[in-house]
Amino acid sequence: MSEPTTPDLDDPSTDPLSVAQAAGAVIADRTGVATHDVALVLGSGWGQTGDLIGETLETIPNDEVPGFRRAAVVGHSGTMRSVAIGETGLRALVYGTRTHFYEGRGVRAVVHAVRTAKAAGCTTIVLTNGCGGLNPAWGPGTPVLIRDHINLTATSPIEGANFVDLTDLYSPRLRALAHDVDPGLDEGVYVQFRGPHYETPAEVRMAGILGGDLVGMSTSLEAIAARQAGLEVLGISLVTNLAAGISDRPLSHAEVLEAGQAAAGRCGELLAQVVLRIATSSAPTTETRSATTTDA
Ligand code: 8IG
Repeated sequence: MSEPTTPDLDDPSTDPLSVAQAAGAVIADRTGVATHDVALVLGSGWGQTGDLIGETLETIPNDEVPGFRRAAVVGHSGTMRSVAIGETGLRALVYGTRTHFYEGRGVRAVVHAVRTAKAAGCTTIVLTNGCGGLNPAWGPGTPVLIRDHINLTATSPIEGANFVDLTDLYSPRLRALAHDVDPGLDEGVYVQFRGPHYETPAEVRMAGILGGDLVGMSTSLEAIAARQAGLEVLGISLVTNLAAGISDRPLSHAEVLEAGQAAAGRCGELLAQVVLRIATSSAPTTETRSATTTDA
């Protein structure tokens, strides 16, 4: 038996959109449905929360889908699932893990799940993550809606002269739906650092001065690729720890996983309700959301 081969996204001669098309075709084939509707990326601490959305109808190991590989982080699951959204007849494509920029596989690998979600027919994507919080009122286990981001990776998933508008990247419509579900939800600006080290206290102070409320190592690049693809984006962070220097405790990955476990109830309920609301609400047309221009 030979190892399954996967296209090398990082090779400049590879077309990332055709790999996403191939991945979408495998997902359609394996799940028996031509299209999925809502995609979810489950970040640190969100692992169990997909279960409340509905029945899992199919589980596909990542390495059986073109362009995907096994998870690199302990505590992240290397599968994607096709999940019934309650009784709506719609389907969620739930990624149990993501590729992080710090893994060094390039930006194309980071956003491949997003492009595959588009190829699989999704019109909405919910990006979740575990992160550090700057607001001392946000104890470990607090979910916070992402209102906007600051991308400190010094890179972009967009190739060529495509000037994508990022105004209202994190859909006000979807944030309103989330507030309907949980009126107590706070919002914040997410700052993506490269990682994999956590920030120094000085870097956390800098993030605050820049207007950030949350610090993490994901989501922003994915959100940009989602906007380019015309997907409507919702971002939800789970504050698993106070950012470095905000509390006097050192940061540990074990603590992150622990906070996720503790918050699974509230976050799972929130996510399930939000996805149900998304599925039963009518989305604006792609034309009004896709914002690529080539004439800037
Ligand atoms: I979970 O405090 C988690 N991920 N950059 N900083 C950064 N990423 C994180 C943190 C944090 N906590």
